[in-house]
Amino acid sequence: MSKISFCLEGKVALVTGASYGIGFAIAKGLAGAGAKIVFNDLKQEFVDRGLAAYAEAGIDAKGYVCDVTDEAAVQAMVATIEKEVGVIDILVNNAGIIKRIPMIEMKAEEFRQVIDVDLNAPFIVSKAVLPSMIKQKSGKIINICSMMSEFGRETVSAYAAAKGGLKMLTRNIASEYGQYNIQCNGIGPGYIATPQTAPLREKQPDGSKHPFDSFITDTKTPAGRWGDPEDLAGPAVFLASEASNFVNGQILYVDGGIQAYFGKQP
Ligand code: NAP
Ligand code: GCO
Repeated sequence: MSKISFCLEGKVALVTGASYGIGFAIAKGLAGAGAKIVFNDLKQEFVDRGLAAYAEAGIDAKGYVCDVTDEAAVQAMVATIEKEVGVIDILVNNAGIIKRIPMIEMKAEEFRQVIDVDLNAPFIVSKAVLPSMIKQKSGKIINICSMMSEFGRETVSAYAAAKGGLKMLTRNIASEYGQYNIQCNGIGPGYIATPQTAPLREKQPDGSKHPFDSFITDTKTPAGRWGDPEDLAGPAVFLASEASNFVNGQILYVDGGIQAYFGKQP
């Protein structure tokens, strides 16, 4: 049997919204396996902060200012990356937002903004990188999904609709472009400690844990803790490498066991 390879030497990986948080941790993991990292963020100051963080981690990354919802800007960024760095072999659609608003109070415009970043943008960025992947007959697309690709909960209607849609976009890209040796899979993180989830972990005025924090660690997650962004690096390396060449259209849930668990007994 030939040796299994997780090596990403010579590969170019674009991770969207990767100045910090989950995107940054995934990019660091891909770089550790040998990939050249390119990333984008909305503003130059975030790109600069990201570049400093990559440099501190000993990673020679390239950063671009680009709003992933802007198709013309994404097409221009991908063309620039192809010219300056090379064809994108690995795309991680990571950039995302959430709005926690009860549905009957949510404005249609707010709902659309979430769908735009969390669902339309992965379509836009994937569409931009696919032609070169098709030409070279290889490519990996990893969509960052969510527990909300499977579950609903109070206040996250737009996010759940987008992440559920992203799961199906993942399966459709796999179905449509698998013939070109392109694999598109998702990672479904559980509850991960990043700025996005900081409001759910805020200490109460009396210094006690936020009730949602206790809910996650004490009743929902068999691992008994929040995930660390680094917990997602290994799964991302697997899905970016040739070790997963016959894995297509799957969502790998990295959730400390949430999806398997009925919840703590009272
Ligand atoms: P985060 O800390 O809020 O980081 C999100 C990143 O996306 C930021 O760098 C943000 O840029 C960028 N971004 C947002 N809108 C963008 C746009 N239009 N164009 C370009 N970049 C944009 O979030 P995170 O927790 O690391 O989450 C990363 C991904 O994982 C998201 O898709 C999220 O839904 C998903 N996820 C998170 C969790 C969790 O528990 N944290 C669990 C499951 C899935 P700025 O810095 O400019 O705002
Ligand atoms: C929320 C959270 C979640 C997580 C994550 C779970 O308010 O419920 O923000 O949606 O961020 O996506 O997998």
